[in-house]
Parts: sequence; C-alpha cells; structure tokens
Amino acid sequence: MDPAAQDAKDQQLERFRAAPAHNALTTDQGVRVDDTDNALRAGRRGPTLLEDFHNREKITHFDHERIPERVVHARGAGAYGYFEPYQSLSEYTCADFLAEAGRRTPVFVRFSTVQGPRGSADTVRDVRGFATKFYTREGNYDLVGNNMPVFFIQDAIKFPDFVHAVKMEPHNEIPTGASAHDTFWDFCSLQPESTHMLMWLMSDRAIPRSYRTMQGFGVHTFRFVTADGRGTFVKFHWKPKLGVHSLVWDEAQIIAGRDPDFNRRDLWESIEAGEYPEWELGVQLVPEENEFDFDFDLLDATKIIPEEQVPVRPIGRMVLNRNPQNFFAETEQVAFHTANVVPGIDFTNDPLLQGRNFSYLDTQLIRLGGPNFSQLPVNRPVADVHHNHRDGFGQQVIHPGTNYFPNSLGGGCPAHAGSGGGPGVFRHYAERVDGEKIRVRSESFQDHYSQAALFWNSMADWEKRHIVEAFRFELGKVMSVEVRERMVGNLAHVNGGLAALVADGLGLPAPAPDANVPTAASPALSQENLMGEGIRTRKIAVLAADGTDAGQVAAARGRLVAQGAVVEVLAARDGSVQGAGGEALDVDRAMPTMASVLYDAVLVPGGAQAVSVLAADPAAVRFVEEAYRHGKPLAVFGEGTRLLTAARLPEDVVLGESAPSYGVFAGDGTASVEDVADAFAAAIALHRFPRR
Ligand code: HDE
Repeated sequence: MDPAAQDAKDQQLERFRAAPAHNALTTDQGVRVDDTDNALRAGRRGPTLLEDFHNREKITHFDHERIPERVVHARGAGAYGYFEPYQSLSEYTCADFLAEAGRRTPVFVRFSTVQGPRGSADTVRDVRGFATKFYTREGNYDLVGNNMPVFFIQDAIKFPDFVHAVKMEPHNEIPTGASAHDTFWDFCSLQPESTHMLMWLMSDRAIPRSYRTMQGFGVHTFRFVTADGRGTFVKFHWKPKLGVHSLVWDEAQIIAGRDPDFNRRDLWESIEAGEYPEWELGVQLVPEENEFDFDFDLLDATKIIPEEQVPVRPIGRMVLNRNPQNFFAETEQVAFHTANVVPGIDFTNDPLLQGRNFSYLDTQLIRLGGPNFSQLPVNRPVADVHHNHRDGFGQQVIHPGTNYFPNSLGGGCPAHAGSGGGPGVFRHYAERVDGEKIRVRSESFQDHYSQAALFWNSMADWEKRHIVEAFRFELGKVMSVEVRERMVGNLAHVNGGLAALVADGLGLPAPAPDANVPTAASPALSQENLMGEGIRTRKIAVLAADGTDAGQVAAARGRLVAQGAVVEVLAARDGSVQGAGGEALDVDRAMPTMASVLYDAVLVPGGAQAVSVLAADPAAVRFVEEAYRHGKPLAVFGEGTRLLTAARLPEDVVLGESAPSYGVFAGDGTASVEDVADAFAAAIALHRFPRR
C-alpha cells in the first residue's frame, strides 16, 4: 500500500505484516522444509519418528492455537477507520483528538454480541457491543460501549451474578446465544433495576439489521476536563448515518440458520465494496453545577438523560474503511479497557464504571496470556511508550539500560512528564471525595421503573407489539411459573397494558395495575424517528426464470442501483436465464443458496412463462410470502402479480388497492417501470411496513 495513504496506525501495522507467501516453507527457526505432507517414518509403512522436528513443531503449534474466548462479548467483528471532529471541543476538554476540526485519529472498532460463544449466530436477541479504540497522539482512548444506552445492573459487583444467569445454564450449556431461559429471568425478576434494560432488550434494538444501522452509547456518565482542570459531565452517543434499523424476530431466527455470519458479513462486504459505514459522535453535556437537576442520578447506569432534556450535540464523525487482514491477530487479540483514557477525559463515581475499570485489564491478563498484550500490533498506541515495566510472557521489546526510577545511571529517564501538568500529560480530575466506608446503594438509585415506563411510552404501536411478543417468547421459554409470575408482576409497574398482554400470552391472570405509572415519553427513543435517508447498500432480490422480462429488470435495476442499492437476480440455477425477448439475463445467485431474509426488498418482473415457473416453485413462493410477512417492500410488474396470489397475499394487496400504503407496488402497465421503481425505492427507504 502507498505509505502516503496510510494513517499512523496503518503505517505501524505495516511493520508487523508478514512477508508475502512466495517464499519457501521454513520451520520456526527459518530452516527450509522439503516436504510438509509426509511425516518422517521408519520404512514406507513404518512408525513416525520423534526426531521429525518439523512434524512436532507443526502439530505442537497447532495444538496451542486457541486462546480463551472473551467471558462476555465472545462473538464479534471489527474494522479500522478514522474519527474526525467537526469543530474544536477545547472549551470542554483538552483531549488532543477533539481539539481541531478535521484532525483525523485512526480507530479500530469491534462489534459483538454478549451472551453467545465465539461460534454463535449473529442475529440472536442480545445487546450488541460497540467498542472503539482511538489511537490518539496522546495515547489510546477506548470508548467501550453498547448499542443500548443503559445496563442491567447498577453496581459492577453484580456483574458475575448477572453474567452467570444470562449465559448458558451450567448443567447442560443451553441455550446458546439466547436469554430465553430460566436463570436469566429468575435473576432479572429478582433484580428490578434490570427492568429498564429489559425493555430495550425486548425491543427491536436487540436484533439490529446491521452493525452499520445501530446506535452506540458510552452508557456511563463520563467527565470532560479542560486544561485548567474544569470538569463537565458527558454522555457519548454514536448515530449511524444509514439510520437505525432492525430485523423482525421471525426473520432473525431464520437468518441464524441461513447465514449465522449475517452481521459480520454485512460489515465486511460493505467495506470491501467501498460503502464505508459512518457514525456521528454526539455528546450530552451537563455542567457540574447541574449534577442534581435530574429526577435520577447521573451516576446510575440504568438511566438515560432524555434527549429532550439535554440535547445531543454532534461533535464529529467516524468512518470505517479498512477490514483487518487476520481475524485472530486483530479482531480477536484487540483488548479494550474502560480505563484507557487520555488527558481531557476522566471517570465519574458510577459504581458500574468503577468496577469495569478493574475488570478489563484483569481479563486481558488471562485471555491474552500475560502483561505484554499492549505490545500486540492491534493494541499498540501510535504514541511513544516509555516506562520501567519489564519482562513477562511474550515480551517483544529489548530494553537496554536502567529499569527503575529515580535513576541517575540512565540519565534520569524515563522522566516525569511534569508535576505541573501541561499539554499531553494525564492528570486525574481533582474531585473532592469524603465519605464513610459503607456497603450501601444510594437512595438516588432506587427508582427502577420510571425510565422503563418512559421507554414503553415512547414506542410506536408496532414497536410496542414487538416488545409484547418478545416478552411472551422469552418468558414462554421459562419453565418456572413462579419466575414468570414475578416478572409479569414487575411489568405492572411499567405499564398495566403491557403486563396484561404478556400475562395473557403466558396463560396467567393480569396483575393488578400500578396507579402511579409515569406517562412521560421521549420521542427520540423510537426507531420510527431514527430512519435515516435513502437506500444505499439495501439489498434487493429480483426473482427470475426463463421468460422474465429482461427489459423491465434492466430499467428497474438502473434506477435502484443509481440510488446506491445492491440488486441481485436470483433464479433456480446459477448462470443465466433467457429473457422474454430471447436475450440472456445473468443470474447473480442461485435461489437455493439464498433466502428472502437475506434481502431488504423483492422485485418480481413480468413475463408470463417465467411467472408460471416461479409460481410453481415453492422456494420462490416462500420468498415472496416471507418478505411480505416480514414487512419488506415488494414490487411486481405485469404477470408478476400472480406470484403474490400464489404466496396468498391479501386480495387488496394483490389487486393493488391498498398496496402502496403497504409497501407493495404493482406496475400494471400504466406507470413506467422507472416510476414504479422510484416509488419502490421510496418505500425501501422506510425500510419496512410493520403495520401490514
Ligand atoms: Fe463489559 N466486559 N463489563 N460492558 N464489555 C468485557 O472484557 C464488564 C459493560 C463491553 O469487543 C470483558 O475484554 C464488567 C457495560 C464491550 O473486546 C470484561 C461490567 C458495557 C465488551 C467485561 C461490564 C460493556 C465488553 C470481557 C459491569 C457497555 C467487548 C472480555 C460493570 C457500556 C469488548 C473483555 C471487545 C467486554 C467486564 C459491563 C461493554 C470481562 C465487570 C455497561 C463492548 O472485562
């Protein structure tokens, strides 16, 4: 790669990239190997010899290839990119990477699910991790967030209990990648502080369409600090440029089988295609003197600051533009840590954050096998590193000279950066602390239901329906009636209607409603208000067979591709089909290798012969039926409507009466293909029609 085009991190990584594989095979010691296919043996059919050092080395290395997976967030995918501020934030923070508009800082981001092991499916109902490592000139800053702005618990000391409860059950390691089981709901029903987060987990936020279409949140209240030591509370928000979009539950479950790598593949492929995912970073700023202006505690990670109360101020953008070259070396070995902060960013006394500041370093020590993991290429800062840490497993550095401080023999180096601080020197925020040593939870942390209700009240009707269905699904998988009842009882403090609907699905009596349930709403929480614009990178399937009207396909494709969509022609076999006019129409995918759940929209061109073939093909019929059921836009031309009939779509949809408002577009010949394609595109921009 052209060094001029490489950012500081990429240039650094270049030094660690192994030479191209055009060379002769060698051992670890660089000795050339003549044959790696046959072990050294005594006689043609004789026993293998111990002296075959190449064989032993090869197998031994292989035997040790695995490292422990992350105890949570084991399944993930990552990419490199950059962050650049829109304007200087030096009024609030002395962080160098936020000091100047357009100053690019290299980043590595890892997205993840939480519950499942490394090999679990991407589209399970779960929280998604959204961890960003900024390789700033003043050292690494890690913003280790999630795609939901709150958490299940308030104090990190509950984390082992929580994770034990949500992970696979200890006796049989079931279920993989799911929270729908007894121990999780047992714990949550007894720990009502989880209720707000449960509302998010039961919402569509827990089944994102793509990593590219989910928000990210720092969750905790952090602190910006200026050069002169002034603090401001800050909450971080990532907002995807493509809008916030989710799957529907039935679809998510099918994808888990059809393409367990669905989110990982989407991230990889969009970067390879040059469609770089982008997020805007926003901050909610609260002056220190306003710390107690809220009816919740800023230090409580089960609470948001409603955006209507403190607006999110956009401060910069992040673009991911480079895939890793080796999953293990980069995505698996990357080590995030909430305590990796740079001058200008500091902590608060949020007890969840305080515990995390211990946990992340600790977990890397076991996961990455010792204290030198920050020397791994992906983890190295681009800032210079000088200290007296020495030795340990996997030490890569030859340190000449002294290894203590103070010293005179080493010229006094590495020296203190200066007790007076100064640019680029980290100084802890001088917060005044005074208190007794007590194991208590503050009274200001005791309201567990108001913001759960705020979330519920803010949802659109279809979002509420999905939440009810999710609770019914999850609790329906719980065998303990006692746990079900307790959980439904908790929901009555969120909303009586919600609790009654969930109870009904479980065959339980509705619990007595709580008369004091709050009615406030925050429109910023609904996905209906987070749609984004346009159809870039949306995937559209065109169902074809011999006799398809290839002219319509070309015209519609032209229109859709021009707006950035990806259009793929599917037929029963790979290769090509013969269009109605005898021309060849290339097939992009054989239908048996794909499914409607892997597309955002479906187009059925006309052509009597082709539609007859498709209407008799269960795969094609299912394609249309499923896409409709999952709320996806459909466009049909001419005889294509017959496929809608074969898929048993409602008659008014097939006849086109209420179709456009349902996101189904039938080109009956009066409108041009281009016009129908444009209307179809506008529908795709809305993503789904969940009120069908
Ligand atoms: Fe984590 N978390 N966490 N977490 N977390 C880990 O660190 C932990 C929490 C988050 O892609 C572990 O390297 C404690 C909140 C992400 O590599 C571990 C507590 C949020 C990732 C750990 C929390 C997160 C992790 C496991 C309760 C959102 C994946 C492996 C106080 C703000 C990072 C590892 C990656 C990973 C501990 C709660 C986000 C064990 C003790 C809240 C995105 O250290």
